[in-house]
Amino acid sequence: MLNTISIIGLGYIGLPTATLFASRKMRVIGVDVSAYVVDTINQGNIHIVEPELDILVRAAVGAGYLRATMQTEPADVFVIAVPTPLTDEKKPDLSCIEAAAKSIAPVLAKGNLVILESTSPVGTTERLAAWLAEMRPDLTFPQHAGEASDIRIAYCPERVLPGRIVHELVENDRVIGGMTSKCSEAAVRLYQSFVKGECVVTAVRAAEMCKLAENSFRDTNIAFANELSMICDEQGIDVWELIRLANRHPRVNILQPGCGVGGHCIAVDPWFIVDSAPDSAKLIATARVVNDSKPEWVLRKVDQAIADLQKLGLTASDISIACFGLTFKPDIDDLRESPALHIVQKLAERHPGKIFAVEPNLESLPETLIDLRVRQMDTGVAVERASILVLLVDHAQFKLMSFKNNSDQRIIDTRGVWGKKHV
Ligand code: SAJ
Repeated sequence: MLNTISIIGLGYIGLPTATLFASRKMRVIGVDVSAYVVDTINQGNIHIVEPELDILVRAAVGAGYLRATMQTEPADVFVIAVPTPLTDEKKPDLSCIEAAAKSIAPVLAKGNLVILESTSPVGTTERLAAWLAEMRPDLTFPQHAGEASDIRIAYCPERVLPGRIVHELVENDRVIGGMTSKCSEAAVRLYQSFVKGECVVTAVRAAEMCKLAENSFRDTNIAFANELSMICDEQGIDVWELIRLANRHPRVNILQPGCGVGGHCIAVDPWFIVDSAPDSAKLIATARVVNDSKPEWVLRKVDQAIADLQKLGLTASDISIACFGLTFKPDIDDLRESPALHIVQKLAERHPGKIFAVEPNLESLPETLIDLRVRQMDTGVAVERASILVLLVDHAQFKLMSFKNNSDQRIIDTRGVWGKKHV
């Protein structure tokens, strides 16, 4: 029986996963390097914003099934859910996984199951197994002992959407890649405790690639939409109408252009493929470049709008710019890798004191914007006062608003929600 589960890394994936195991009355020990995170959870609170999670954490901690600590303790199962960021050279940084291996190794015991959940380049689970074997020569591992190994190891990526994590953790199918069949079987039994979706077994490297392929698929398709939006702009075609028309074809489903691709998954994971197959991953690499070029393109559109207004006789000091939306996608408060935030920062550097930001999902603006003298404003005031309106994120509030802009006002709608043409 796998009764005690240790989750290493209590972030966006680790904490909800820990909580769902705990909700099935398993003893869960959450481990995190941050004292703040550990204290917050032990008080029954959460340090991230995710619907439903606070109630589940409070219940799990209150009932004694979930406890957080900074010190790794013995357990039956170790689930590693730590970050795997990119270095400045766009190479995967596996140092958190290595640190997790170091923290698990001393407490590892015969019969333990180790699962890697972090998004990882192909081959990482085998590296994890090698690190553990090196640190614990007294135990046997699947890479040498096969099915007879003391320790079982598997890769089980998550595929949940921020904002719907609790629901999707339960409902989505899981891909599970054990280093041996017994490793896969043990992992499937574990996840079946709360996963209602199917747990599909494959090879460990295929499971790693599957996660990367999913996010690269989305990135590539968003790049297609973003490229179309720039082409249509040049040719005077309303890209939103064009996409609606094309999507009437039964086998066409073009995604939505925007001001860029943000978050810590879709804009990151394709680089793991590019890094490991630089000569073959041409389309995947180009998609990243196209999506990363979109914020600069939006900034050029703002420059054009300023030039237009100046032609009408306005001086630089007359011109103010209201930016709608800062988060990396609609209806959340998450600013990680947000192209909208990047755009507003650049505008504020270029036009100090002239930028308003409207972000209904944040109580206050991030420090970087305050330092750059960006002013937070209500929708109505911003629409009335600004000479240029830049819609960056399609928050529900922005979709619902109706306003009459004056003829001197310029609108740059990167999401097509205000029914304007071109962008
Ligand atoms: N975006 C567009 N146009 C679109 C769709 C999205 O520009 O048509 C942009 C969004 O505005 C945002 C970015 O893409 O900036 C990513 O948003 P998202 O909602 O598509 O995805 P994430 O990053 O929140 O979550 C993704 C999901 N992966 C896929 O949909 C393939 C999620 O299922 C993964 O679990 C998650 O990455 C992850 O953890 O890897």
